[in-house]
Formats: sequence, C-alpha cells, structure tokens
Amino acid sequence: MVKRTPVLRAPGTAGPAPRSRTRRALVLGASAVLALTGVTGLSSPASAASSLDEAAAAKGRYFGTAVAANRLSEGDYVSTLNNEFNSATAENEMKWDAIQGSRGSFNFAAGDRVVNHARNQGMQVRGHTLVWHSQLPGWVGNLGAGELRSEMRNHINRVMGHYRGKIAAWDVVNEAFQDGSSGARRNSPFQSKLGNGYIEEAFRMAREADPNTKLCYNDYNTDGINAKSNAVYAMVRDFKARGVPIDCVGFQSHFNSASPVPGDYQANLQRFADLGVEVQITELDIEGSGSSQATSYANVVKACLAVSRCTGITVWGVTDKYSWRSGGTPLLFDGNYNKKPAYHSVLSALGGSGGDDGGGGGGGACTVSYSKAEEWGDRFNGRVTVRAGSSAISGWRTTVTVTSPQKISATWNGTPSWDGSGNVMTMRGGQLAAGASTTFGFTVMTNGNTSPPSIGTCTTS
Ligand code: G2I
Repeated sequence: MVKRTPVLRAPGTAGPAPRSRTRRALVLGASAVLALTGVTGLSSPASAASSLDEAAAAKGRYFGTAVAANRLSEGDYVSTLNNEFNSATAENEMKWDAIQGSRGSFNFAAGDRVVNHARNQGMQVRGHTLVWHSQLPGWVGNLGAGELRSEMRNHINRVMGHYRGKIAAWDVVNEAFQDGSSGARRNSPFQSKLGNGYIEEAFRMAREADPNTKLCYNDYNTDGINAKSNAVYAMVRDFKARGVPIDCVGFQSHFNSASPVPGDYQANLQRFADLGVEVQITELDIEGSGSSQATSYANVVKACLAVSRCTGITVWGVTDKYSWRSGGTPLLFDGNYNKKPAYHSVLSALGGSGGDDGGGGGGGACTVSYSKAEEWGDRFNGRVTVRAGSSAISGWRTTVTVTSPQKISATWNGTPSWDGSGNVMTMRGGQLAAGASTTFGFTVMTNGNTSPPSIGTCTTS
C-alpha cells in the first residue's frame, strides 16, 4: 500500500531518476498505517511541506546538498540527507583529481556511490566539476597546448559519458575568473596554454559529450553585482549572442561576516536570468549562528524564489561537523544533526511548516527517520533512528508497515509486536534523554517487491 508521488522537478531541469523517495513513501504511508491499524495521531499526508525538499518542490525548485561518499555509512547523515534533500552534488568525488588522478586511468567508484545513493532516493544530481584549476592533478599542468586540449576533451567525454542520463546539470567550468576589481581571468594551465577561448571550447565539448544535460558556469564572489560578476555576465551574454552552449550559471554563495549576502543578490540573479540562462545557488553556506544566520539564509531563499529562472538551491554540506569551513558552523544542521534556527527560517521562507523547534533534537516528543541499509540477495535491512525531542521520554513506539508479499524476518534493538496481517510491526523501546537517539533495525524479505517500508510517527509512552 505504499503510494508513490510523481517526480517533482524544477522547471526545465533534466533528471531521469525515478521518484522513489523513502520519506515521501513514509509520509504517505502514514495514512496507510492509520487505515490498517486505527492508530490515531499519525501525521497527515496533506499538511504543508515539513521538509526542505518538499517545500522547495511545492515552489517548483529543488533543494540540494553537497554529499561526501565516505559519510554514506553514517545513519544520521543518511537519514538527514534522505529526509530533507532532493538534489545531491558530489563534494569532491567527481573532480579531476578524484576521477583521473593518473593520465588515462579513470576511477568512478566514489562518484558512483554518491550518484547511486541519490538516484535510489529519487534525488537529482548536479555534476561538479569538469574543468577547474584546483584539485587538478599535476600531470595536466605539465602538458603542452595540443595535448592539454585533447586531454580536456577526453576527460569531458569520459566523465560525461559515464554519467550520461544521470546528471541534471554539470558545472562545466568552475572558478575561471580572478577575485578583485580586474575582472580578469584566473591563471591556470587551461588559461595560460589554451587562452581565453578555453571556456567556450569546454562548453562546446560538453554539449557534444552529452546533449541532454544542462551546462553551467559556476563561481564564487559573483553573488552580487561587482567586477567579477560583471566579467562573468559579459561572458555569458557573449555566449548567448554567439550560440555557445550554456544553460545555467551557478552562484556558489559562500557567505560570512566579511562577505555577507549582498544587498543586490536578487538583482544580480535576475540580470543573469534575463540573459536566458537558469540560475542556481550551488554551494550555499553562511558562517554564524542563531537568528542572524537564520535571517541571512532566509534572504537567500527569498531571492531565489523571486527569480523565476532560479531553479534550485544547494547547501554545501549536510551538517556543520563535516563542513569545509570547520569552525564556521555554516550549515542548517548542527554537529548532532539538530535543526538550527537557519533550518527553520529556510523552511519557512520556502513556505513549509511544521518540523520542530530546532533545539535539542526537536521540540516534539520524539521523531523517527528511516534509512535503507544493507541490501543483498532477496532482502534488505532497514534502520530507524528514534530521537527524543527537547524533553526526556520514558518510552517510545512506532510502526513499520511492509507491503505484501514482503515479510520482516528479523529485528534488533527494540521490542516488536505484530498485527493480524503480519504486515504492520509495532516497535517499542525504552527511555531516552532529551535530544538522545537510538536506532532499531529489521530485515525485509522482498519476495520480489523492493518498495521501502512505511514508518508511522513516533509516540511516547
Ligand atoms: O572550497 C569550497 C568549495 C568552493 N567551490 C568549489 C568546491 O568544490 C569547493 O569545495 C571544497 C570541498 O568542500 C572541500 O572538501 O573543495 C575543497 C578543495 O578545493 C575540498 O577540500 C579538500 C581538502 O582540501 C583536501 O585536503 C581533501 O583531501 O577535500 C579533500 C577531500 O576530502
């Protein structure tokens, strides 16, 4: 009885991944559980969006995050990712040094882990990045112009070919302009050996390599109207005038007190959009805390929503504890995966509601989040994290509903009981301190049906 929602996509974005989002199934599944058991107090599937991705989708946008492949084994990381985001960008795994550290030897393993996880959850994927001066292996810098051009083409062909059909938008060229008032190109092997034409060449190569994905130019400190963004603007305008293939411009949006959200952020997004490209906020993070951080985040969201061609927002990481700005607490979830005030301001700016108060694991009495764990042969393991809100609880219970002919064959870390059909398991557990969590697990024999289970809401006892 697990219903599926249709794929919700930003206007015009590609993305062939089937929508099989676990949490969407869970939200809708709650009504199925209600019908089967007569239990009251489960969340209503028709209520306003209570997660970032659903709220963004209701506005025709995606809400994404950078994902690190080596964190995908951490339950809280995965459940937060799965519950809140519907777009993923590999934080490092698709960069040149990660994929082709040695000339001619391509390694897609880590990138594939991010892409496969995202697609299994029905998320779209942004590709980051093909041509960039940084995280570029030394051998590339040692090539002469002719070889560099053919290696740039080869890299674009191989990487885009490998991920063809799976990437909604690629950052084809990243950070090609200098900071400061010159508006000049940044020095790099590409710039110094191939000259000003290398960006255009890269975009033309990318279009040939995969005609069905969006091609973006991505940069930072281009968020407001300034010399650097003026230079990018002139390039995009020129590309559009001459038919050089470009579909989107990414505004990284790394902010802090020295580089706050510019007052002309929306105007800048709009002037690029008016050139006929999509604009995307691609690496958002804002150092700080509390209400000032929350206000800045809300301003970013409002600016995007005010620009019809602003198709989505990606924050640069799930949790403060793994941010590249380690001291800056710049993200929406703290190091314990609690929702910060910034989370709530973003959700609210997106028109969503609900969730919890962001303190101590949530103000609600308890919450549950599901993630799929190991999968082998004819079965898979599910994992549910139960978290107390801002008060201690003396016990909890929730339900797990599987779809016939699925059967739960094993459970751990909780006390299960069953309804008459054998499809609805109630799981109970003991006390939890405020904000504390526990995880229970179970094995589902698929019997040919791999749909995810539905998890009811959490009830205290
Ligand atoms: O620097 C922030 C971002 C600016 N725009 C482009 C993005 O691609 C860039 O992302 C960051 C990653 O968040 C970091 O995780 O890019 C950095 C490298 O330029 C990444 O840092 C690197 C470390 O410097 C390496 O020591 C480490 O091996 O991450 C690597 C993988 O963990």
